[in-house]
Amino acid sequence: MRTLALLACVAVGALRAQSRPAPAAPAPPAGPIGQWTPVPQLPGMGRLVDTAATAARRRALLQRIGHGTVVIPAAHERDVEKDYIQDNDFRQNNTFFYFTELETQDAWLLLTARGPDSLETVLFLPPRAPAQERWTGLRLGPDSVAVRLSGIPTILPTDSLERRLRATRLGLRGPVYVPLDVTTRDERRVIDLVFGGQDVRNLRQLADSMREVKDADELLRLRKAIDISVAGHLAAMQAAHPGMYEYEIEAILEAAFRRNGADRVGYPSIVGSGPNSTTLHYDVNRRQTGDGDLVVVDAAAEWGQYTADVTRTWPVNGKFTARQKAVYDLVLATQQAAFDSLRPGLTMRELDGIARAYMREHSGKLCGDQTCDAYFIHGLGHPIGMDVHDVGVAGRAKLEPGMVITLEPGIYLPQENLGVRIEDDVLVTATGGEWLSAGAPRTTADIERLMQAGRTALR
Ligand SMILES: [Mn+2]
Repeated sequence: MRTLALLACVAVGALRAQSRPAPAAPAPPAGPIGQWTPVPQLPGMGRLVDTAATAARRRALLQRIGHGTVVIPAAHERDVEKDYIQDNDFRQNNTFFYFTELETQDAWLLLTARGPDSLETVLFLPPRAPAQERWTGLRLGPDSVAVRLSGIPTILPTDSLERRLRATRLGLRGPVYVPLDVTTRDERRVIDLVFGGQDVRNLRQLADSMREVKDADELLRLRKAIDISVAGHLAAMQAAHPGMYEYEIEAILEAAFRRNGADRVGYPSIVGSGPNSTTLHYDVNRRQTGDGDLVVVDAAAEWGQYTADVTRTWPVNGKFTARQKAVYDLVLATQQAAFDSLRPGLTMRELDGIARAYMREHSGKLCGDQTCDAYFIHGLGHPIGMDVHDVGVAGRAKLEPGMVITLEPGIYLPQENLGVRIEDDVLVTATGGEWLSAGAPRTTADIERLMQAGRTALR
């Protein structure tokens, strides 16, 4: 973990630069953590596609299916008059993104596998419509620019989709895989029309299982999302004081997310003070904090379609009471025990058992007549990725290097208005785990020091 003296005095936006070893060449000016170089030809200040990574994912899918056809529609723009649009009106469908990394609407991806070495990839994009782009901004069209940026050599206009699918049907060998749950009625209609009577299967299980172990590009995205989330937690801890409303803390957090390049929050921010610290998914964030309250902040940023998941619990006045510290320290030690036991081959369920047993054995009289694990009322953790509760890694599945999971024990004592949850994101490595979110302080001493430094700076 970084030293707190360092943490307290650097600007939040400079954190990432500070965490690197001293560079040989002059350091570039510190910018937002999530800064990227926009590609002007891509919609929405687009980020460069890692064409090698997406091609490798498509090849891996081919190897799994052997013979077959895969049809994946992209997401559509949301409608301000029909949907509740709270951040912006488009987020790509995760399955489509995984195989293309394109943030483009109304597209289709068609993959045809004919044995181990033959994969045909066709991307369908809506034709450009300059008059509409006055409203929507620039769109990616079926042209050479899209070929270059996507790394997909065959790109056709969407109006040729049905014809092409029918041709595919004629030469069909093997099943047709479609992500059944995410397609809209229109897409179902097209697929039913073309592939009616064929062996149509749900692609999700196959595609989701590929997302369990993260590749280098996914880890890069996750690390950015996590670093941005840590910056938000630091900002909130430094600015907090009794009397603040929960939404003011939320505003500080989310401002730091956005300031550091986050696309959006990964999930609704939870800022639960006092009694609300014991409500697991409290996200109304309307209560005024009071002196002596603990605050559970479960909030994280999304960057490049990947989201972090980080929780910190701290006293709004900057100083833990003896009672708060005792409960906190048991949660912290439980999290550490889980981390220390983490290794490939273990299942999530086994790790959960280890954490619970540790908490039980070290409870003493802390939680009254019952041991504290009776108040640890949720699971130890889950995978993160494009979904905050990411696909795969079910309880019985063995952990593998490259998986990224949360470790988030908690103790909730509603009768005392006292809830504690500590949640970190951890990369499973060959020998154990790597803390990814440890830039946000975890010990009571480190939290108090950071909050004290924040107060001093404000004076
Ligand atoms: Mn979580």
